[in-house]
Amino acid sequence: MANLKDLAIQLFDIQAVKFGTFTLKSGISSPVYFDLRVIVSYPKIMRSVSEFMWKAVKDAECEYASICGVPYTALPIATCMSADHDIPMLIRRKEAKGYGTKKIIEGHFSAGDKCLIAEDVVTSGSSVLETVKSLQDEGLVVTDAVVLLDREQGGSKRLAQNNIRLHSICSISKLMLILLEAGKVDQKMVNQVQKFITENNTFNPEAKPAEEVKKVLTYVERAAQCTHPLSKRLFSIMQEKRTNLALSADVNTAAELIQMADSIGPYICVLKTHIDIIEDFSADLIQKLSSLAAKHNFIIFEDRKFADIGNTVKQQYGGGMYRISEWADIINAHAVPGPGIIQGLKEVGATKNRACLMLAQMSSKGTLAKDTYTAESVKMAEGNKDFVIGFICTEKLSSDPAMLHMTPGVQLSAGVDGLGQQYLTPQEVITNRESDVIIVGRGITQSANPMQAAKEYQEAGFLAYQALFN
Ligand code: S5P
Repeated sequence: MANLKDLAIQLFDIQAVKFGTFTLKSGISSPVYFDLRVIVSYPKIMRSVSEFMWKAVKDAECEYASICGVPYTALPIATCMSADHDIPMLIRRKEAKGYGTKKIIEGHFSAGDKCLIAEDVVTSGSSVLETVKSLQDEGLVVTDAVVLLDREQGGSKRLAQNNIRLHSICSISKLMLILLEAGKVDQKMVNQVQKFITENNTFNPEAKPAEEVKKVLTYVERAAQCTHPLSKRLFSIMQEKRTNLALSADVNTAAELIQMADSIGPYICVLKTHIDIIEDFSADLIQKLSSLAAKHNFIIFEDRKFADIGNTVKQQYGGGMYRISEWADIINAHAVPGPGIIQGLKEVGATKNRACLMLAQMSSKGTLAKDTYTAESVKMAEGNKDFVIGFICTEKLSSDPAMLHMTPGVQLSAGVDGLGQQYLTPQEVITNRESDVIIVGRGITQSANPMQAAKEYQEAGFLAYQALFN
């Protein structure tokens, strides 16, 4: 392996490092330019670069299960590190494929795995952070990034702000000294580059970590991003009726259900049922419920919480006395049986344009739906976006704007019931947990004036949504 001095000179000789006047992506004019893409034409230099990078992370004793190069220049570098040192690699697509699995990260991994980032040049750190974000969205953890050249313009601090350590092989100052000693540049150029670096520091100590600066999208913008007709319709209803309230109509007779649906219909976007607690179920109830859904423009969600193997849920969903798939726009499913449950439900529901929510978290005390289980449920949902349109959860779990987050366990004041239910307020759910829909049951159904209560929940939920834009 070449020493650093040899490598720096080689990079200069193959014009991976150039001096002159260059306009950078940001529009700023720079006296120095790195074009590491050319190293693919020089396999020995490529190997040397990847060896330096591998050694740096080894010396720093970084822990990681896989490596991911920032596309595109660092892809071959990461490939060399992976192949030479038997480190599994992941590839981040710049755009998700428009067909097949629509995956943005290719390769095998489990949620919670640590992934090392490899990059050719770091300036502000934003390209590294983009890749980090895509990995984090899939449940991966990133703590370290390794880079060949650090332009010393604030990238390492920006990454540190996001809890990522940057390991660089060569800083721009060091590179300039090597090239000066080797007679490749003169002192004037060294001074010019130094001046440029000092004057073009991108680091803002006040900047919020990257995950906090994402833009909040309106319901209209989110509807536009949905490919499933039901999520598109739901976001449109939320905007049109100015409500993110779902009523959990947990009553025991058909008459009560119909009465609730008709009186509270104007205030809700979703009516959630537990059809198996109705004592006098009949086809007539379904017919009335469906016409009320049309009259008040809400979506029907049967909270059946399917939890069996694909073949069984198929029959539970499509058959039996309730024939759920014939009238419920949305159903939900536990992830515990594995993806077969989605396949089974999809076989019945997809042709009817029905959709499913994954129970990724629960509101009840001591729930086992947490940590890895939640991360795996999210992955399962995201792999089936043609049928799964979101989650039952207690916080935002996916950055995909088309994915709906619906949160049960909501009352106007936080608290518990006697059987493990835990309540959050509408504001906590929408503002801090960044969920989309509040699901309210007894807070409305057991209030002295359910219609008035529904109105209060509607207002509280929608005000919290509007406040996201202030
Ligand atoms: O984790 C959950 C998931 C659901 S769907 N916790 C829940 O409470 N639910 C449902 O939401 C539950 O089955 C009930 O229908 C409703 C909450 O009712 P509440 O009266 O406690 O508001």
